[in-house]
Amino acid sequence: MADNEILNSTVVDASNEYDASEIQVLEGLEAVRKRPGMYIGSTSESGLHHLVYEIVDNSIDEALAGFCDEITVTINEGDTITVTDNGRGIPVDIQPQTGLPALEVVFTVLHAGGKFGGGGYKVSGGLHGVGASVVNALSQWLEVQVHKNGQIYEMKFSRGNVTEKMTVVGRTDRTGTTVTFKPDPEMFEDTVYSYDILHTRMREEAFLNAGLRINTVDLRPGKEQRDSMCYEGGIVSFVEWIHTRKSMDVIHPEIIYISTQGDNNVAEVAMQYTTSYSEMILSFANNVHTGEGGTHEEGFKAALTKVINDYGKRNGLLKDGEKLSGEDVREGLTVVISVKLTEAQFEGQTKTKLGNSEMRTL
Ligand code: TSJ
Repeated sequence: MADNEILNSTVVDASNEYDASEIQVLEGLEAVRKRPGMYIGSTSESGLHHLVYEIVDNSIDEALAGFCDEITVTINEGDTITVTDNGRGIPVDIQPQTGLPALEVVFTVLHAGGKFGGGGYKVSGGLHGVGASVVNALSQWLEVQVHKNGQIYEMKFSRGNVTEKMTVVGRTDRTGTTVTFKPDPEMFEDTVYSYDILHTRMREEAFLNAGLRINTVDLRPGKEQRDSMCYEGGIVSFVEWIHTRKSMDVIHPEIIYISTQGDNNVAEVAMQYTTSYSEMILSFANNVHTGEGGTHEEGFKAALTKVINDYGKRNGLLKDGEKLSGEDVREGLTVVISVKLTEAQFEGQTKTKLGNSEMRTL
């Protein structure tokens, strides 16, 4: 997306609030309101919930960077959403390129690399604000509070436009970021949130980010409920939880866990065999569920088939060219595969298939 490039190369006249660069910013977010599906996939229930994930992803990046260990997602009365974390707080200093507080840029500049926008989807690595401006553009209103430097900074927006410039509204002894937004009824078919959908996705995020505590809260009258999730065992806990929840019988007590690191990527696998006749493969790339599989899943399958066949041959369990098929080897297997990489390429019908060739052999 080129919209934000224009801003970066424009000199801002701080005395004029409606200078050229600001107009460019507004045009950038207009694109989101014109074609919301390009940025969040759809304007149905899935798109509505996607807004929350876009915001939470920023807190998860902060956790991956090692500065945040708790995130709370709240559905408020009126189906507004609050996401709060205990990270360092979005930077508030004035950026030399734009003359604007970094906080404002995060919410008003369309960042490249949206999952549905064509570019690669980026997760960790200091790419703050990816998705925040999209959520802002599609919100009737959005407010952010940043606790940082002993101060509470606040800023407000409506449909992507600044309605209250960044101001200091109080003092604090902690750090963190809180964002509250109301999805724009002009943009979504329905603006009622499902606690179950959010809770399920947040539980998945908690499994995929070992040690991170994620709380979900529903404050809507008559629907009050809350959950707090933190799994020190990460994806090992995920496999254990699946087997417990479905009352599946396991055929060996220990869950097998393997992890490996490359220069710009990590891969983790947790697996356990059960008495079930079917296989269950859950794969993720950058915490995104890759329902269509991809190179990480194919690489795992090929490696498992080879390892078991080699073992069988070496130990005389498979005779004269006997070979187990991939399906044989995976019968009863539950496996969670999680890879994290800097430049994930998503392909396929629903952009949930990982294409990066390096992940096949990692
Ligand atoms: F979506 C969002 F951008 F609005 C958003 C960001 C929403 C929420 C709930 C949290 C966050 C967020 C961002 N939490 N933590 C951060 N961290 C940073 O943006 C950050 C802080 C410090 C530094 C640094 O280098 O000092 C760098 C970054 C990226």
